[in-house]
Amino acid sequence: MAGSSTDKDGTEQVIMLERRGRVAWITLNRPDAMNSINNAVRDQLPKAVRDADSDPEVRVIVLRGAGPRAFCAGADIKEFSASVPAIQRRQTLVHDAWIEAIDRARKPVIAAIHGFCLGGGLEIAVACDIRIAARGSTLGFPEVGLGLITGAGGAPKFLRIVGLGRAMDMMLTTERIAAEEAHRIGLVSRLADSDKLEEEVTKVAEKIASLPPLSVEFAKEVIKKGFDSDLATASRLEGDLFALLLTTNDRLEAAAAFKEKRSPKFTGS
Ligand code: DAK
Repeated sequence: MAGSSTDKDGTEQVIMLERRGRVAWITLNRPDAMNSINNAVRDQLPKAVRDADSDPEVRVIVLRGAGPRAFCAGADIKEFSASVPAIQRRQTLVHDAWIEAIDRARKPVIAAIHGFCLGGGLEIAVACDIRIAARGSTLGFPEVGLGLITGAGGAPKFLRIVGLGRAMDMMLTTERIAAEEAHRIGLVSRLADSDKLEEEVTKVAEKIASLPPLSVEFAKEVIKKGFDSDLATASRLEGDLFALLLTTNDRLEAAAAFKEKRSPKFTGS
């Protein structure tokens, strides 16, 4: 991948969206700056995620970083030039909701992590539903050492994934961990050799894409809501979504295919 380009109105193109069959690949494309998050990324990433999520041909979204060195090395530190008055900071909060496009995606989002995955890059990764990391990658939250804390929902999501003790340890010490340790603590669910990352991610994405889309969507919804609400509320939602799935063609198709010993053809209806 060549790195970002500039379009005719002078805007730096830092996000690439490519559809391969039923999988949308979204690439952070600033390899010379370790795919760090500048204002152009904050502008363009949400649109790419929303476009992929609303594309009826797409079943799964993958986020990855361009170049050999990083998924994403966090916020672009070269943009951290002047201190920001609180009122100005407050006024930019809407702009800062850039990561919510990932939170809100109905389709599963997979982070394909290689190289450095730091700070805001790890915030992006923990906003995704599934994280797959290449051996040799390095993950961490350097924010506290820069006089900051995570600012895009990273801490609450991270502690839900790894637990309070691990979250405190990693965020307060700012120590980075290797992919193997990230796998051991459940921060990533799969590891791949670095030259096999794309293959492994494709395999997982294609597996999900082959399943009934509404079941996938509702399973994701109930798992996410299960984190944020009490057991009774989440169980009720699960029951309601289960009942809805009983009315779908894909459920009947799955049962018919089983009886007829053939592969099912799911339509998302
Ligand atoms: N920003 C800008 N450029 C970066 C960068 C970054 N985060 N990380 C790396 N680069 C650039 C380097 O400057 C260098 O560029 P040149 O000098 O070649 O032009 C190139 O990438 C290669 O980096 P290194 O030469 O440093 O390579 P090394 O292998 O020696 O080190 C490294 C790799 C990733 C360990 C190191 O570059 C590093 O420590 N990078 C910084 C990591 C970091 O601290 N990231 C920021 C975390 S704080 C906000 C919301 C969220 C956030 C902030 C604001 N708002 C709502 C406003 C989030 C904050 C963070 O993410």
